[in-house]
Amino acid sequence: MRILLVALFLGIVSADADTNLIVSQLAKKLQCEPNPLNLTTLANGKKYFFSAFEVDWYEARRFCESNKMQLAAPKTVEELALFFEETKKVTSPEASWWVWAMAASAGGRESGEFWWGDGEVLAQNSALWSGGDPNDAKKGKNVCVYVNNQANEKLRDYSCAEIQRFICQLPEYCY
Ligand SMILES: [Ca+2]
Repeated sequence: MRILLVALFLGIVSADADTNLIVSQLAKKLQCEPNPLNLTTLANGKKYFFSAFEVDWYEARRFCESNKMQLAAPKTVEELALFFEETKKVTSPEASWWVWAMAASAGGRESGEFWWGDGEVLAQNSALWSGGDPNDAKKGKNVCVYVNNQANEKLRDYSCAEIQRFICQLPEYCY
């Protein structure tokens, strides 16, 4: 009898945990859309906002978050290619766009180490970097990552204080 009760209790607890998870996921998802921004769906099925104005990296991140989005994190060469195509449509060549990756000399990370906004490390030898980059991560200086809409360009790093356009993405839990 005692074993049965324990089994029953554990069953209820795990059902509750599952229910809580589903409810919290649903609540998050309900916040995804409608989104107040004019979003663009790219060929990867994800939705993005391409800014028509320029700000520094911190302001770009703040803007995305205040609109229930995140700065975009293009983690594959294929996604970068989609960004080039889209940014070329809305700006002249050589415009730069902030994305969701940065490096800093502080914050418990090694100086010059890069990471994405979700915490995943962006290796210095990643195939996502343009030739010659990253080259701006120096001690005491925050460095952020951007994409440029020139052909054959990939990720580049530069001072987070630079003023440029940016790309937001809908979070993964929205899909
Ligand atoms: Ca650089």
